[in-house]
Amino acid sequence: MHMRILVSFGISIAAGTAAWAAGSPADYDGDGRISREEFRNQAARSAFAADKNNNGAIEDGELKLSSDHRKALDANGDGKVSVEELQEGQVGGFGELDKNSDGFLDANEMKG
Ligand SMILES: [Ca+2]
Ligand SMILES: [Ca+2]
Ligand SMILES: [Ca+2]
Repeated sequence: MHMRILVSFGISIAAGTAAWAAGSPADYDGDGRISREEFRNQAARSAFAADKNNNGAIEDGELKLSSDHRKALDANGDGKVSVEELQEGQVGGFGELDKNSDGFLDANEMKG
């Protein structure tokens, strides 16, 4: 279940992240919307969950990424996607998803 969500955001950061946020318990305070803080926490959890062998890097067997997506996430250009880079890549999708820029993702925005 968790893996299926992770794979889905591997296809496209924004669209996949929306599905991930909508289908996850990211809304910790239960107010029906995802704050930037809740989004960041959830990104950290899913990034650490993706690193199955706990070596700090996200490898092909752990999360299927296209070479373009991998390049986009590899912020320091060392050819590896670290847990932190994956997390930041997800957090970077927040602004794109928050269409009205109020700092929260509501149900409509999470639909994409
Ligand atoms: Ca919330
Ligand atoms: Ca890197
Ligand atoms: Ca919003």
